[in-house]
Amino acid sequence: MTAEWKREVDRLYALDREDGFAQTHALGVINETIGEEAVIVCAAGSLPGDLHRLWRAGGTNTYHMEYGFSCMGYEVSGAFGVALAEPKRDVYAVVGDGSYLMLHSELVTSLQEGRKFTILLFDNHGFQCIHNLQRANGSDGFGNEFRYLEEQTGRYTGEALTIDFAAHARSLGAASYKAGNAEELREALLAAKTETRTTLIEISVLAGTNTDGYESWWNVGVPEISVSNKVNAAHQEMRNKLAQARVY
Ligand SMILES: Cc1ncc(C[n+]2csc(CCOP(=O)(O)OP(=O)(O)O)c2C)c(N)n1
Ligand SMILES: [Mg+2]
Repeated sequence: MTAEWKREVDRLYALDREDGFAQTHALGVINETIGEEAVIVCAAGSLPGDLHRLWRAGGTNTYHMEYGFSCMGYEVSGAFGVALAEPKRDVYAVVGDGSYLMLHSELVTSLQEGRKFTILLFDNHGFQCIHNLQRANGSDGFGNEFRYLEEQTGRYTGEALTIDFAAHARSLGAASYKAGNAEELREALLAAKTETRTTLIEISVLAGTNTDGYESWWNVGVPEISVSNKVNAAHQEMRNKLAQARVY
């Protein structure tokens, strides 16, 4: 079983996509590059599930996950807190673009305090785990992608917003880098290690390249009655899963 899972992690860490950078590949590069004593801090989005399944922790107290409420915005402020508590360690906030947009201001406090940490920002143009969750429960998806509103559809179906997160971090006084493939990410991680002030690496990843499946599911409220047959079917499916769930 363990050997089987190890093979699966190896596969996902090496996942090569012709159309862009896979999120699980980026996590593999990070795992192999930051060092065994480095601390990662994460909280919300598709990243906690991926890290829970894939992260190979080296030293003790190196995996800091906000599992309680999975509160978006914890990542940057939490990493700053770890940097204050563990001044000799390299500390990394692993954060989605959505969470970063919600709260990133402790980046400025870290510059003020002179306590460096590194922000690994995964840009996949939106709240992609919720987008996945909606579509897995009968919806066509709404409002979770960072796309422009289109007049013809009246929906957010336009081009993806291009947000320059590296420039944003620089404007606050941080150092920053961009990476769109494994080589660039490796180089940026090594360069970030030599920086003395808080640094952000903007990592462009393909939406939908997070881990998925393995019989796991979320108990979310799916409407009991809908004009959409897909929603009605999803409701029935949720009932079936709940009937099989173990009570504890
Ligand atoms: C404060 C807060 N609001 C809402 C949520 C529900 N929620 C969980 S993940 C998520 C989207 C996260 O988007 P992003 O950080 O870009 O991560 P991705 O899923 O794209 O990897 C939302 C809205 C939450 N966990 N915390
Ligand atoms: Mg995102």
